[in-house]
Amino acid sequence: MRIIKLGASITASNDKDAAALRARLKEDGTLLVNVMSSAGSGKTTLLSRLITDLQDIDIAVMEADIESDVDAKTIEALGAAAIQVHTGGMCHMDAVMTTAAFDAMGGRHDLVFLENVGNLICPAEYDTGAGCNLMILSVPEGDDKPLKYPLMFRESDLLVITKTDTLGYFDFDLDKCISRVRALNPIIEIFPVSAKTGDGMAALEACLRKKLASWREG
Ligand SMILES: Nc1nc2c(ncn2[C@@H]2O[C@H](COP(=O)(O)OP(=O)(O)O)[C@@H](O)[C@H]2O)c(=O)[nH]1
Ligand SMILES: [Mg+2]
Repeated sequence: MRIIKLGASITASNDKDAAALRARLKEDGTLLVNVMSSAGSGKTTLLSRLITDLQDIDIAVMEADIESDVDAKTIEALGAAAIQVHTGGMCHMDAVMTTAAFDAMGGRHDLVFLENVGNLICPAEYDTGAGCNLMILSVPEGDDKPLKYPLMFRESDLLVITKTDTLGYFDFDLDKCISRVRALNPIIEIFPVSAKTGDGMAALEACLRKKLASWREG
């Protein structure tokens, strides 16, 4: 397993670097999806399910963490290309770090997921150069998170509400959560799923296929 260490870049130039990476990816027809959520919400589990289900799409994953290589090993075991990024203590990925990780991974892929550092705050503040921001909120975290961490909900194109198999055990009001999210971001697409049982995954997968096709057309 290859591990690269990256430090943060100057934030003032981040938007320019993000636009440059996005233009490169567009040229190559590669859709980069920035996956953001708190630690333990189910990012790696969701990505594993997507890799297993979307066999006809070449998927690669950049795993960003402060330490360890467990997530990249999990992804590689499924047969997808993966690289582990160590962020040098940083709680988010920026565009320069994402570009360096993408270049270090190499190869030609259809869909590249960036599993951002587990954190509901900082990752939302940095444009990584992705063509799509996907946020995950899991049922055990509670339906009040849109109220507490509004920026990430505003910045995301897709919201996956995961671990719906646990709805019976938590006081999580799905309708209330969705209306709180819609008040922040009326155009966000929302997918309640269980990555464990597969419930709801088909709609999310159809959406990702559509996003990839329109990324390549537009
Ligand atoms: N019940 C249930 N557990 C899940 C689901 N998705 C992930 N988990 C569990 O949540 C924990 C954290 O998942 P992981 O994918 O490592 O989260 P990450 O830190 O966001 O990458 C693990 O114990 C997973 O098995 C789900 O849909 N349902
Ligand atoms: Mg993970």
